[in-house]
Amino acid sequence: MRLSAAALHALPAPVARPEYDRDRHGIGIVHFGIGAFHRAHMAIYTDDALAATGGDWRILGVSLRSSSVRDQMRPQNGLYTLVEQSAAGSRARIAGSVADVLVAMEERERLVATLAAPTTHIVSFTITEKGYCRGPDGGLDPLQADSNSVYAYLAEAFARRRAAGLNGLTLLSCDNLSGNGAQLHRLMAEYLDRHAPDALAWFLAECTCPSTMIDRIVPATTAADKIQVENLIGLRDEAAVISEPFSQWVIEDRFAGPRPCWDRHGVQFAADIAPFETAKLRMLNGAHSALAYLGLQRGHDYVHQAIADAELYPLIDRLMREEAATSLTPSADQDLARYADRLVERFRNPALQHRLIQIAMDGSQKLPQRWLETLAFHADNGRRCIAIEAAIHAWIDHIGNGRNPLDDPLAEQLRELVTPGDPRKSMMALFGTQGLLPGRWSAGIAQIAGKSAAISSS
Ligand code: CS2
Repeated sequence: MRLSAAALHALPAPVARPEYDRDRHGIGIVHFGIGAFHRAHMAIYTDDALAATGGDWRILGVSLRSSSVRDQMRPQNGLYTLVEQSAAGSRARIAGSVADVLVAMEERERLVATLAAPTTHIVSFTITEKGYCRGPDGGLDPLQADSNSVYAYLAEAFARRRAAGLNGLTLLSCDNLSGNGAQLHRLMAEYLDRHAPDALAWFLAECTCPSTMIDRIVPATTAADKIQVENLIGLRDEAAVISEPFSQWVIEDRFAGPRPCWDRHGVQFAADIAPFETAKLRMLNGAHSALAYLGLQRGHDYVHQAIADAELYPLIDRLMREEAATSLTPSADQDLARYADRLVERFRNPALQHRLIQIAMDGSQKLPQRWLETLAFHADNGRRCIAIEAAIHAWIDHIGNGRNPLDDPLAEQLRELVTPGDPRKSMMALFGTQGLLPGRWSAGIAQIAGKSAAISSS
């Protein structure tokens, strides 16, 4: 039997389920990019808030193009299982905060009408780095930002809200970009300026884009995971997600209107979230990407295998503690040494089958905020980053060696720019002032190109 509202009664007693009448809670949040991460993170905090204090805070999930999540979740009335997995065992719960999922291209009018509804207050995003349609200077790339980008749907909804005299929306980016709120604000404003100038002043006056730091490791669900879930809950769940027990969400406290009582369920609200976000991007995500490319090069498949590699571990440790952590200005309550300890423990979780190839995806979109900012900081102070340099060599190898699929929106350009056997030329073509990904690291890259030693692959 398939998981659905009608099948909830068949769940074994230990499996937690929504203890509230789902149909009595309306939609207050529209979420773009309803993948596994959102279902294991924001939708869970919202499920807790609904159970504790109610409110019209259910989520309309949106996929921009693919119909797979809609086809998994609609027959299940939006219900799905979250399994938290650690060496100590697995814990399953059914979440009820997602009301429905639609595909934007197929149900455009319903999407825009929901975005424009007086009851909608928050629009959130996990559309990955590439979903923001940024050009090389971080501004909007007009070619990518087409009529099926998030900006286009929002622009239509803003015009309707403005005409109806409605309140503004909080746009909440939950993606791994530095200053994700400020970036979203800039990009949205640039889109409106170009395509809907009448709505620009309204957006600037009425809407806010708080920055957020989001953290939970959520590997892609596999066929074997779905069988495990079926064994745990006794029902077939096509939308199940698997995650680690750890979860963190820090949000800049700047909402345009009401929000669920997430603060009572572990979410931290802060005036400035930059220290948390930068530490997370440079230490956790920076180490993750290094584990991915160096680990794949050394024949590993999973994060827990790569971190257990005695030759690789010292480099990852160095990247986190000596390169990333020393580039940061921690806030008074941040202990970066302890943070690094916790990250290593999380990476070692043997029960979480987190594939390196999943993390290796979209390097061109991830590496500037994960490695290159750190590298630039140290280059400005005349220092080298041996671990990050080794990781860059491994990325260049990943692009050029063809051993693993290169999944990246800039794959074609990357392959053209990388010259096998010539790391200096490749580094300059990728990160130099005239390269594909120029930035404040370009000068530092010019100094180190060719000098750094790659870890020997075995
Ligand atoms: C990972 C992240 O796939 C990746 O690039 O580094 O998804 C990571 O697991 C999350 O940011 C953890 O919060």
